[in-house]
Amino acid sequence: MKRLFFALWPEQNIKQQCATLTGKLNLTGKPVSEANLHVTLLFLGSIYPEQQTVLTKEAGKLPAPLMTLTFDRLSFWKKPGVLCLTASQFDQSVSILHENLTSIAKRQRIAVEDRPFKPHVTLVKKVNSVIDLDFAPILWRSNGFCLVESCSGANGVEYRIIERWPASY
Ligand code: 3AM
Repeated sequence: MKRLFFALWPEQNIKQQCATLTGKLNLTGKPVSEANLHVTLLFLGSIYPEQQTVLTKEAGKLPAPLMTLTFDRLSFWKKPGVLCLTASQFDQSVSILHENLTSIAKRQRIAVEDRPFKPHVTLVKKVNSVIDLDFAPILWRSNGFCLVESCSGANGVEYRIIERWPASY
């Protein structure tokens, strides 16, 4: 079984903007490495190879438009102890993609979270204080989505992109 999730993966310039912002925060905590920055579209959990095959096939049939998200806020989520970039504005197509992926997962009897979808980029983990900082919004233009494996190793978690679906319009 593999631990999988659907995600938006940043281009290099977005990674850099996020890393620069994290650098300015001057926070105690564990910054997410540039390589691991992402927006989770849907967390799937442990998935059998047969389920993965169907998920991949079904995801490939979904409309994948270009999507824009404006990440303009810092949010401290106390319970998980994370500091995230959140988007006050994002295209409706992002929510539609999340809903479509949820439907595909449910058809495979995968227990997915029913919490409202809040696109975010986790910047720092193990944070225990709120932070406030003015910063220039980060405009994330997504040119597709992907299926990612979460691998835990001696050096922490590593994310591996298994499949990419480029934006088709
Ligand atoms: O996008 P973020 O960083 O919030 O927290 C995990 C990370 O989310 C989340 O999936 C992303 C890739 O690992 N995650 C991990 N376990 C989860 C679970 N059981 C989970 N999300 C929901 N339920």
